[in-house]
Amino acid sequence: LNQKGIVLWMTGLSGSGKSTLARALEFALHDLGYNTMLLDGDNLRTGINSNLGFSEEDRTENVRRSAEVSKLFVSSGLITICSLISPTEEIRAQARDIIGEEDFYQVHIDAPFEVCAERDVKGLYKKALAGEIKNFTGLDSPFEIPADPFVRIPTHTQTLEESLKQLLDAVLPVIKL
Ligand code: GGZ
Repeated sequence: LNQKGIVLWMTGLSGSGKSTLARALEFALHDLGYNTMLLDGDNLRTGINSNLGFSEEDRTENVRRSAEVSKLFVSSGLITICSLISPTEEIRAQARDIIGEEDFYQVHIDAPFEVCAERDVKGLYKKALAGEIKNFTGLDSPFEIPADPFVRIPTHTQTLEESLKQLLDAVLPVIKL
């Protein structure tokens, strides 16, 4: 493979645009001839992580398993895009330690809570604000803004196309061999 496998670890609130941008990035990388793997928290939670909820303990286990799987894909050279809320510095440090610092690239999908709640793509914010969902990230469960991500993408102030370009400009120099 003519590429360096890394993990792009996408962190951000529900509705911040992680999945959308992750899919757009995957298409763009395919067009350029790169081999990728996409892991999405929402999808993993229907399969290998289906026994986990949203307590801090379960989120930690969710991220641990996802990081272990990511590590397997990276070891076979894939550009692995892993999209999970991964809400705390501790949880993200765990992922980094599992994957290895040299292969771990943190991408913060940065839309404020108010913007995500306004978008409310899946209607979860409405339910959470009405008290129907407990431990909701940004409401009664923490989200710590990553202090020093590889790249920070403000999806509320730019178009998807602009966000994709920002991400590609950061990533291509790293994965090109
Ligand atoms: C946050 C929740 C919750 C609660 C369900 N808090 O935007 P979505 O809907 O499609 O993706 C979110 C997904 C979050 O799963 P992750 O595995 O990424 O989270 S973590 O890394 O913290 O383990 C959201 C939905 O699950 N969802 N309940 N209480 N998001």
